Amino acid sequence: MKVALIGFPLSGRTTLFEALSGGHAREGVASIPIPDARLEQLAQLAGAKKVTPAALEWRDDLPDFNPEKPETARQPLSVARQSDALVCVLRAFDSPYAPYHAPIDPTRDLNFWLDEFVLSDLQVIENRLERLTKLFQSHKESAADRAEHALLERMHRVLSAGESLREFEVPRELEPRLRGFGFLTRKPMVVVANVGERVLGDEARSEMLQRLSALCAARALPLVSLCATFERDLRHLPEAEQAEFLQMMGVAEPALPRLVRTVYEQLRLQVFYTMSDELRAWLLPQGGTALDAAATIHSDIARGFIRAEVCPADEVVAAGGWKAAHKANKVQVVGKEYVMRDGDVIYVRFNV
Ligand SMILES: Nc1nc2c(ncn2[C@@H]2O[C@H](COP(=O)(O)OP(=O)(O)O)[C@@H](O)[C@H]2O)c(=O)[nH]1
Ligand SMILES: [Mg+2]
Repeated sequence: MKVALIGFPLSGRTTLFEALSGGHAREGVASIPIPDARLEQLAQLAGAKKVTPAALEWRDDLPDFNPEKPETARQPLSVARQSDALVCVLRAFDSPYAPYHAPIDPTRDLNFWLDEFVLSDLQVIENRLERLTKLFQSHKESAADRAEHALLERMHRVLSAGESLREFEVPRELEPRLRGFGFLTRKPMVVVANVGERVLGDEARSEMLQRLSALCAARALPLVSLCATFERDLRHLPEAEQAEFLQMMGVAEPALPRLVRTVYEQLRLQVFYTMSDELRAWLLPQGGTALDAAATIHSDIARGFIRAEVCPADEVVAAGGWKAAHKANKVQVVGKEYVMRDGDVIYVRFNV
């Protein structure tokens, strides 16, 4: 699962990325674990030689563009299409060097991106409709081509009204046809207000942030305010000094775990665990089955699936381990169709 950082030059994307990755990531790609209290509890039980959290792949590798020539925004947008979620970073900090941001106005900047996403999706749809129309003229189309055409026309109408496709319902059978388009306005998105050090801990009093917050609420976009340089500096401090630094700045807790968590929630995923020598957390779309979980672990395990044993992680922790959960009759035997619950531990019996 890929998360792309998008924003104007000098909005603080790379600073945020460094804060997230600890500055060790090469080429703007870093695997960032999802904070997971259950995994820590499972790890306390004896036995796991290695613990692997579930992670999302964060990317700060979109080509930059020149805000004085908005048409150059097409390049970052076409790369952003390949991601699963967007984090839109808005400059809300003031500093003397702000060539593209004078005056500082994150609400204006967010509106710029929202408009660009709509225009860009419209362009993709228009190109595709044109190609489908040509196909119809040669009478070589299938029923599915017709259905796609009708669907794209409906989507076009929504976008033309300036709305996103986030709430647009797509019939399941047409979903595979849309995948390649990577519609930007259908992607889960989180807005980041990169505020200055002076505003930290006092966001509620900032009129600028209140306006941004109102726009985000109207568009049902989650908003996280943070100060990227502060988060980066915090991360580089020894753990013992972090609490003091937070207190000094009037900040209750670091913002990054909240940001990572918010992105994860927008992706509508769930976590499941496997416990062997390695304790590992995996991601699965909500509604995924035991067979889907098996396929996530390994295609061979899915192919040879016989049955699975499942138990909620909390019960495993309460019992004191997987074997103990068995003894306490907490482990359930299920088939391929079983719908996984968030936090299930699974053991798949398979035969290849
Ligand atoms: N004061 C302040 N400066 C910041 C903050 N975030 C980024 N900057 C500065 O803004 C400049 C551009 O940041 P950068 O992360 O490279 O932006 P990018 O172009 O979006 O990747 C750098 O000089 C950063 O140190 C912030 O939260 N507060
Ligand atoms: Mg950068």
